[in-house]
Amino acid sequence: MANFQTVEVNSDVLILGGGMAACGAAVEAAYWAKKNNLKVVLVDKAAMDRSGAVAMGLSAINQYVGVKDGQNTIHNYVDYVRNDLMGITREDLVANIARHVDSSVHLFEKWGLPIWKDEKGAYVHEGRWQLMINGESYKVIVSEAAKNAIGAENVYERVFIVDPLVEGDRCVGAVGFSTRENKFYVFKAKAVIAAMGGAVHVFKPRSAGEGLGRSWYPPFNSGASAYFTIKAGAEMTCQEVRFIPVRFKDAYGPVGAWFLLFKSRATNGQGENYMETRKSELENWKPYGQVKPVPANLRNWLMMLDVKDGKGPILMRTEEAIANLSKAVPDEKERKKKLRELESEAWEDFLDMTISQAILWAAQNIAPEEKPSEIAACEPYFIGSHSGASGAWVSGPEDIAPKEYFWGYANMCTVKGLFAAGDASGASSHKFSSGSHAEGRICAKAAVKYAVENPTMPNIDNAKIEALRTTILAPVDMFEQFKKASSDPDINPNYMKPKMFMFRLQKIMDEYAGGVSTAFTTSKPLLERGLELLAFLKEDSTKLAAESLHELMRCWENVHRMWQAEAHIRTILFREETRWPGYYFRADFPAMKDDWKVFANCKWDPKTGNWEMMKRNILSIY
Ligand code: SFD
Ligand code: AMP
Repeated sequence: MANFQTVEVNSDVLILGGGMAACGAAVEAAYWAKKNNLKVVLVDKAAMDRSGAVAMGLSAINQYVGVKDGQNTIHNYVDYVRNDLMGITREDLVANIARHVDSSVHLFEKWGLPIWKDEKGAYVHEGRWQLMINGESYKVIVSEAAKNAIGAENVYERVFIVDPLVEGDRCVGAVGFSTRENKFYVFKAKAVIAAMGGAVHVFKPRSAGEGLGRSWYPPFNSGASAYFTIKAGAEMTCQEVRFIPVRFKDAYGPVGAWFLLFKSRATNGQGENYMETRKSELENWKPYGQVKPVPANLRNWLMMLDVKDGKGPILMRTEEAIANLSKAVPDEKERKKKLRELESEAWEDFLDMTISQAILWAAQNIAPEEKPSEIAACEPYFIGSHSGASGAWVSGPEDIAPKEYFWGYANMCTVKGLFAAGDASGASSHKFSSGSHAEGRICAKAAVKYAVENPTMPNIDNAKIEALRTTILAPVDMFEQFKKASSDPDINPNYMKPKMFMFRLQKIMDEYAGGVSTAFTTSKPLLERGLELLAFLKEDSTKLAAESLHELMRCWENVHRMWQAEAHIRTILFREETRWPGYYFRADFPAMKDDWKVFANCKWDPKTGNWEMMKRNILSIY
C-alpha cells in the first residue's frame, strides 16, 4: 500500500479551487465568517497567484454592466445572455450576477488593477459590456485579496481534490492529495463550495505533438467541478452546451478586442465577409439569428460553412482595421502617433493574456498593421462562465427566482451543503472573470448562512474515507507492483499511463461526439457508439498507473474528464434537435425545435450508478 500520511483539516466553509470564483468566495466568506466566528479553508491544486483560466492574465473584463453609470440595466444583460444562448438560460441566476458584478470590478480597481480610462476619466469599453485593462497581473491582484481575507494559513495550495464526501443527503467535505508530498487530505466542512473551473482536453485538440498542451482553455482545468458535483449526486444542467471559441489560429489569441475595439472584419480566402455573404442562413435560426449581436455559436456557424466549402483560410483583417482607425485621424503627425498606439495595443492584447500568440506573430514575421492573421474554431471546451453553459443546477436567489428555482440557499446544488460558482454552476453564461468573482461572493454568503443554520456536523464513516483513500492512491500501487514487467515505464501489459488514457478519451470524443475532425457533427448512432467505447474506457480506468505524484494527478484529471465526457454525450443524445449549430450539429436532427426550448438536465445516482435524464422548464423573470 502506498505510504501516505493522512491529514485531516476541519472547517466550517470549504472552498474548492483558487480561481476567480473561489477568490470571490474567499473575500465574502471571510467577511460573514468573522461575524459568526467560523473557519474558512480554501484548497487549490496549483499556486493561487497564477492558477486557473486567468493564470496568464487577461486584457479585458468581459462583464461590466455599468448600472450606476446609467449605461445599461440588468434586464439588458439578461436579454443579451438569453439571446446568445439561443433561449436556454436561467434568467434569475444571470440577473443575480449582473446586479453584483460591478461591485467586484470596483474592488479589482481598488486592489490595484489598472482599468483603462479616457480623458474624462470614464472606463474605456471594448464593447458594450467589456472594459479594457492592463491585466497581466490580474490574477495575482485578485488572489492576494483573497489570501489576505481568509489568512494564508487557511489556504492549501498544490492539493488536488478528487472526490466529495457525502453523508446521507449532505455534502460534508472533500478528499484529495498533495502534489508535492506523500499526503492524503481529508477536508471536513459544514458547507462546501465547488469552484474548480471547467474542462479542456476532453476532446482531441487541434495541436498535437509539441503543441499538445497549447489550447485556448488552460490545461490545468480538467473537469474537477463537473466530476465533484456529479459524484455527489447533484443534478447537472446544459451538459451539452460546450463552448467553441474562434481564436487566432494555433496559439489561441483572443478575437474580442479585434472585432469590438478595432472594428475588424474576418474574411475568407476569397476576401468575402461570411457575416454578409451567409446572412440568409441566419433565417434558419429565428428568432436568435435576427438579434444583435449575432449569437456566438451562429457567428461560428457562418464561418464553418465557408470552411466546409473549402473557402479557407479565414483571416482576421488586422491590417485593414488598423488602417481604417488611423485613417480617421486628419492630422498627419497625430495619425502616425495613432498608428503607433494601435500597433502597441494590438501586441499588448496578446501579451496580457496569450503570450504565445505574440511569439507566433514574431516567429511568422507577422506585423498586424501589414498582414492579416488566420483565425479558426477551436476544439470544444466546457466552460459555463463564458459562452458555454455547462455546470451544476443551482438554486436561484430568494427575491427574484421563480419558486421552482429556489430551494433555500442561493447557488446551492440539489445536494444539501454543496454550492457551485463560476464554471461549476450552469445555465448562467457570460459571467466571465468578473461575474465569476461576483458569483463566488453570492455563493459564499449563502454557504456561510447554511453553515450557521446547520451547525451539527454529521459523523463521517471512517470506512468510507479509507475506501476512498485506497481507490485514489491505487495508481501508485499499480505502478509499484508491475513496473518491472517491462523495460519502458510507459509501456506495460498490466497498466496504462494517464497520457495514453487521455488519448483514448480524446479519440472517442473527437470521432463520435463531434470534435474538430468530424466538423463538430454527430448523430444518434455515433453518440451511442461513443458511449459504448466510453464504458470500456471506464472499465480500464482501474488499470491507471502513476510513477510520481504528478502522474497521480494526471490519472485523476483524466478520470474527471471522462465523467465530463459521459455527461456531455448523454445530454447531446437526449436533446433531439440542433440548437447551437456552431457548437455542435446533430446531423439526424438538423433544426431547432420549439418543444426543445427547455433545459436538458441529468443526474447520476450514487446508489445505483444509473443516469437519469430530465427536461426542466425555462421560467422567465421579465
Ligand atoms: O477574452 C482545482 N475569460 C475571460 N474573462 C474576462 O473577463 N475577460 C477576458 O478577457 C477573458 N478571456 C479569457 C477567459 C478565459 C480563458 C481561458 C482565456 C481567456 C484564455 C474567462 C474567465 O477567465 C473565466 O470566466 C473565469 O476564470 C472562471 O472562473 P472560475 O473560478 O470558475 O475558474 P478558474 O478561474 O479557471 O479557476 C479554477 C480553479 O480551480 C482549481 N482547480 N483545485 C483543486 N483540485 C482540483 N482538482 C482542481 N481543478 C482545478 C484551479 O487551479 C483554479 O484555481 S477572453 O478570451 O474571453
Ligand atoms: P473573446 O475574445 O472572443 O472571448 O471576446 C471577448 C468578448 O467579446 C466576449 O464577451 C464575446 O462575447 C465578445 N465578442 C467577441 N467577438 C464578438 C463579435 N464579433 N460580436 C459581438 N461580441 C463579440
